[in-house]
Amino acid sequence: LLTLGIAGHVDHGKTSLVRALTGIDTDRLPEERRRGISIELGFAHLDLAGGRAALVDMPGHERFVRRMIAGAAGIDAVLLVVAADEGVMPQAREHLAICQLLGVQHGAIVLTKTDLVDPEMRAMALADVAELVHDTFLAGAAVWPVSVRQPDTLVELKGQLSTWLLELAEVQVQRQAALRARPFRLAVDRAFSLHGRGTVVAGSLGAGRIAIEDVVDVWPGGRQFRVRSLEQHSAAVAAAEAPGRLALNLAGATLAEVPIGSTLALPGTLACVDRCDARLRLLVDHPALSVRSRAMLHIGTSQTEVAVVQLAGTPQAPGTAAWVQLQLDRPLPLVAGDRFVLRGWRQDPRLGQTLAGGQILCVQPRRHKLGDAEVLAALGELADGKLDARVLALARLADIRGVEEVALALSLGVPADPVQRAVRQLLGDNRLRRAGGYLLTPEALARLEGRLIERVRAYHQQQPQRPGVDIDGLGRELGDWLPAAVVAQALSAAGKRGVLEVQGSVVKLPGFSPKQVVDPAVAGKLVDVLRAHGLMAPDLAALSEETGRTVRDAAAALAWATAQGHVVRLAEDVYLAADVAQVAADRVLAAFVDRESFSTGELKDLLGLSRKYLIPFAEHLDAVRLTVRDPSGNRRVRDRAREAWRQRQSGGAG
Ligand SMILES: Nc1nc2c(ncn2[C@@H]2O[C@H](COP(=O)(O)OP(=O)(O)OP(=O)(O)O)[C@@H](O)[C@H]2O)c(=O)[nH]1
Ligand SMILES: [Mg+2]
Repeated sequence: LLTLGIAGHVDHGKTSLVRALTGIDTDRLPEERRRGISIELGFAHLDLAGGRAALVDMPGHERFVRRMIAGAAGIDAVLLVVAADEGVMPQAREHLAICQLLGVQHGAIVLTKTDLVDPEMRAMALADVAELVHDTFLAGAAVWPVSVRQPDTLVELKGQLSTWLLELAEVQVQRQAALRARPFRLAVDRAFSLHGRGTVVAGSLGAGRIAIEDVVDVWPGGRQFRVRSLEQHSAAVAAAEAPGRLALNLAGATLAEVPIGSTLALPGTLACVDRCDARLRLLVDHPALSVRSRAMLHIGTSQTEVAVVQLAGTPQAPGTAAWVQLQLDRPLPLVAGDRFVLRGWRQDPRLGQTLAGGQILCVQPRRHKLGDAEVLAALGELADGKLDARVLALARLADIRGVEEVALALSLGVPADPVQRAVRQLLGDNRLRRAGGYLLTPEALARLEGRLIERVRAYHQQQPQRPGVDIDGLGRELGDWLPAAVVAQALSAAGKRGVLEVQGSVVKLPGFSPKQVVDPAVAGKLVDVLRAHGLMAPDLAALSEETGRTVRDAAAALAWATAQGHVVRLAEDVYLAADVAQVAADRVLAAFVDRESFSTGELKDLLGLSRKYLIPFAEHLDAVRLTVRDPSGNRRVRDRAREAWRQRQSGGAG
């Protein structure tokens, strides 16, 4: 059961051909009939001796390319229609490019309207076609001439199609087996209400199998609905398998809940992402893409604007392929292996033109450093490698974060069983390590260990009195995206090798012991001595000598006393008892609060200090914002300090 797309330039006879082959008129909308052009996708089915095919009739007008892309998302092969009287026109070219970018591998050309041309024009059209398809998947494909006005040509075409469908069915067997092994997925390209039956949605069955009574998630959003009934080619079925067209009646869904562009999947098999890494091929006839550009992403039947980041860090030349990260403006349900098309976005002079396309390699990756050879190599493995190499590549891309083991199959777009076999192999070969539910390369684990050691060392320097870093905080400090299980694994490995020590909930370097905690009694003694000196405090060296302490101990005690508010620090090694400083500051305020300004000399007279002690204290008053010094060297009491002082005075009086 194959799905054939009917593509080609506007007015070249696609809908007429479908009608002539199947008897079904796919131009159903009044507007389509009035204007004589197709606007929406049209669906019909064709029964031939060689098999049954679903036909997707695509609109050819350049304004509706977006719908054509949605239709092309699910096709197995394409019939490219070219009218003999006009030859190859722009949308024939564009539709072919889109099919090529979406990975369509089979097709044929139908030369229509042959009744309108003489042999010479017909030969010209054929030459046109040959030029168009060389270097594409249609190179060497059959070209079938037909006219819907000449029944004998239609009979001949049906015969050719019948043989072709048989051949296709054979080559598709493997692909179909692969599609069926993947979880069910369907991109909605039609949605309508049927009176008395509720909402029906339809699309090309992209993968897997679905049956009546199954529950499906609808993405974006993830709301769940039960499948009430299924229909394939106008016949009710109990279950359906990829590929092919399928209509589903969803119990209790409104049209707004399952719009065109949404994706159906079995619960737990899909999620929306806003970032993916991809291999992108830029069409030949478009200018280079800069390192960061914007485009419209078409994937499945949905669209969103994206930022396109060139991971090599250099612009992408026309006609080449490159590794990119797509950053989506709106999260969409993407899976590795999905094909997509990029078109010019709204502010682009190439608005609406097909620029590029490619295949998703990995969903929700990190933001990579540009030009990182390791990242580019891993993406290469992911694109072309065997399954074990691809698993390893995902782990390399994830670096110290690791890849979640249960998400592997989903992010690779591969069934779970072979993935589990590959993982077992990689663990056995020591090419991967398991950490909780995550897999990391040994290199990443070593890197993480290094970062943890670095972090613990820095912590000891900042907090010498503390016994070590709290385990929970340690991982968070490296990044809250780092899974706790991964950190725990790295710590236990580091512990076994003796490069870190874990004691209870605390991590430290081996041999580290916390600095002695300051004894409050000792600190109290120092403060008493300072207080006795009043405003003429000795510096640290003199103080430690006077009290018989080492400079280090005295400094630690004073640092502690400062934090407690028992002393204030005037200069590098000079401290005052806090109450002494307070009394002196009050004296200064009382004396000068109403003065425009006062000189250093006046301050000296008030406090009776020599310059050695006076200047640091005056600067202390500035530093605590009681006073401010003007360029002439005079000071005045700050307005705020004056206010506060007056309030204290009146408070004291009242
Ligand atoms: N003489 C002649 N006219 C044809 C033939 N096939 C289609 N036409 C005419 O060409 C016009 C366009 O045909 P359609 O089938 O609507 O073309 P289309 O490719 O579906 O157009 P879009 O869907 O808008 O892209 C109609 O007027 C058809 O009658 C043919 O074989 N011979
Ligand atoms: Mg049409």
